[in-house]
Amino acid sequence: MKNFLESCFVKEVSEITNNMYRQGWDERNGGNISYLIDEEYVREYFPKDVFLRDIELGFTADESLKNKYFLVTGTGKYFKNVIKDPESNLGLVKIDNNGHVAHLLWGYKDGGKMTSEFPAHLMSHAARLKVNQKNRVVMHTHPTYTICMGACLPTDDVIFTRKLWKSNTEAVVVFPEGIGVLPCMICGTNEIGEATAKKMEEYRLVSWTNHGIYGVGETIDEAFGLIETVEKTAQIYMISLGHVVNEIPDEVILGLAKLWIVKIKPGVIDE
Ligand code: 2HA
Ligand code: ZN
Repeated sequence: MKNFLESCFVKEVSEITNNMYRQGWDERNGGNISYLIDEEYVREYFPKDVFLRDIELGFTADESLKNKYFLVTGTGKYFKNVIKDPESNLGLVKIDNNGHVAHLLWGYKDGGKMTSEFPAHLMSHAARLKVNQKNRVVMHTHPTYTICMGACLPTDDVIFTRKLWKSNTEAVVVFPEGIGVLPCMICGTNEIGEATAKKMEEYRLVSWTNHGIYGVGETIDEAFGLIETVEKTAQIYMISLGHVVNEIPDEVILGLAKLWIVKIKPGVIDE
C-alpha cells in the first residue's frame, strides 16, 4: 500500500498553497482548496475504507457527491504551513451515502476539520460537474488587486468581465465565458455557497466582493491559471486606473476570440 502523504495529490496541494501564500493572497488562514479524487486513485493508498472519525457537514451534499472523496484544506489552517505539515493541515474525506457526514480517511491529525467554506466548495463541485464531468478542483483565495477592483466597480458580471477583457489581451482568451460577481455577503454560510454555485453554472470564476475569488477546473493548474490571470489583469487595471489612454478596442477582443476559437459571453462586447 502506498503512503498517501507521498501522493501526487498531497504534493500538488502542498506546492500550490505554498505558491499562493508567496503571492501574498493567503494571509493567516485565508483561502481554501478542495480536490475531488476518483475512487480508483484513492484505492491505491487505501485498499478499503477505514475511517478515523466522522465530521458533520451541517448541510446536505448534492446527490452527485455522495460517496465521493475530497482532499480539503482544514478550517483555521494557514496556507503557509501546509507544505511543512500536510497531515495536520489537509484532510481526505468521503461524503457519506446520505450527504450529511464526511468520513475522515486521512489527515486533520490535530483534530481539525474541513474549511468553513466547505458548503461553497461542495455546492460548486456539484454545479460544475453538471457542466463538465471532469471538473476536480475548487480553489478560493484572497488576491489583493482582484479585491481592489471589485471594490471599485458595480457588482455586475458584464461590467467586471468587460473591464478585465479590455485591460489585458490574455483575459478574453483565458476566460471567454467571463466572470461572475457576487455582492459582499457573509462567508462560510450555505447562502453564499448557493449563490456561488448558481454562478458556477455559467462561469469558472466567481468574485466575492470585498473578500476574494473562486476558481475551478479539471486540474490545479486550470483553477490557479484562471485566478492568476484575473489577478494579473486586476493589477494592470488598478495601477493604471484613471490614467488609461489605450484600452483594448472591442474589435481586438473580437479578433482574439476568433483567432483562439473561443466562444465569448454575449452582451459584453458590441458585435
Ligand atoms: O478559510 O478564506 O473565506 C478562510 C477563508 C474564508
Ligand atoms: Zn476567504
